[in-house]
Amino acid sequence: MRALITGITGQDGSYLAELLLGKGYEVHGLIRRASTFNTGRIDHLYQDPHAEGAKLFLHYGDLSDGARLVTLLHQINPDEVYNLGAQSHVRVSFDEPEHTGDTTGIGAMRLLEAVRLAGVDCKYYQASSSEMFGATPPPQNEETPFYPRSPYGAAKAYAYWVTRNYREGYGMYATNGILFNHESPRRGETFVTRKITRAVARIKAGLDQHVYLGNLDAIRDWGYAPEYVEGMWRMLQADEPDDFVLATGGNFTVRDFVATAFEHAGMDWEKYVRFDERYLRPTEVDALVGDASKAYEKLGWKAEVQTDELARIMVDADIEALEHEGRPWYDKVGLPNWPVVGAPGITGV
Ligand code: NAP
Ligand code: F7E
Repeated sequence: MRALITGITGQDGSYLAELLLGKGYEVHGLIRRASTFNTGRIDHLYQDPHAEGAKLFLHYGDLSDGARLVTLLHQINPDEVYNLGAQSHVRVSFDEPEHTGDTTGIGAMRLLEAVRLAGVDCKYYQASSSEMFGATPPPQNEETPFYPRSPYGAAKAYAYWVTRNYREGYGMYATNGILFNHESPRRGETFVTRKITRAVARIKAGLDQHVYLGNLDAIRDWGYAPEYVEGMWRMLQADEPDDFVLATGGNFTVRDFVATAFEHAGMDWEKYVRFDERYLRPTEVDALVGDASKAYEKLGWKAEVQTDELARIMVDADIEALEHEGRPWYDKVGLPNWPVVGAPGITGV
């Protein structure tokens, strides 16, 4: 089996690449050219493409470049395509709405159209999001109406519908995974869970004194990312394309997550958490709590790790990372505390 993953350098892409390589797939990943290395999450999977038996291949490309996508689909001729690439930060989508619409929304259409134009007979997975439900109250499932509350949510709703349209219009095997928040030690540092667990580790180590957050009242259903990529794969093993929610069904406020994370490190969160309005959004999604019973019935998928355990996994990982790696390079050279993932990595791709 041969798979193409867009967004392979992201949290989910890295876990999915691991899963598929473990199953014996040949894995092709789309990566963006950047002036710095952006492959920190997949460096441990790197294989010299010249070596016999190499199974991981990376290709430069971008979801904004339709011609490149057609060329790659022709060249790779995959059995499965996972479209995980996106500008995935909700707050940033208010700052960059046009770019978010172009990559997160229209990018999905470009990839579907590339599959169609290249005449590739493959299964297509679209990384749809619970953000599409937005203001519709929980619990949310596959039948819940969408009411997006951000340019990101609106772009994902477009991508969802265009995926269904290619399924219905062209008979393509195109499936939407509607995933609720899922996190891990590889989560980007500016999403709230990782921002919190990283702050816990740094405050405990004496590197920071406080962490500034926005709305602590938002309710989310946070699961563990490695389990969710298993769900993505299961969706594409079904006989027919369909749409599936993946979620834990639990509900935690941001405040609950903060309290659990600080408590796990033996600290009282109220001494360290401060409010900064810059982290508020023009429109907030108050509550997302998923009902994943369809995925359980049809795919046998169920979330095992609940949010409190997830918080502890992430705190432990961030504490361990600081203990074993020492202070990150950007602390040592006195630069601002930018989010940086991993170390210099793959060359020659
Ligand atoms: P992530 O860590 O932010 O990764 C996003 C990936 O997309 C990165 O590899 C990024 O490349 C790539 N990308 C960004 N813009 C691109 C473009 N124009 N062309 C090609 N690639 C581009 O996101 P994630 O958490 O792994 O999520 C994976 C997907 O699931 C995303 O589509 C996200 O919107 C969706 N989703 C996530 C969640 C969640 O809770 N994690 C829930 C529902 C849906 P760089 O590394 O170069 O930036
Ligand atoms: O915010 C609140 C914030 O940015 C969660 C993406 O993966 O999941 C993610 O989107 C909540 C929001 O994730 C801060 O207002 C408070 O209510 O971690 P987040 P998100 O917006 O839920 C969905 C399903 C996706 O599809 C997205 O790709 O936390 N919050 N204070 C904060 N959020 C951030 N980032 N930073 C704060 O300081």
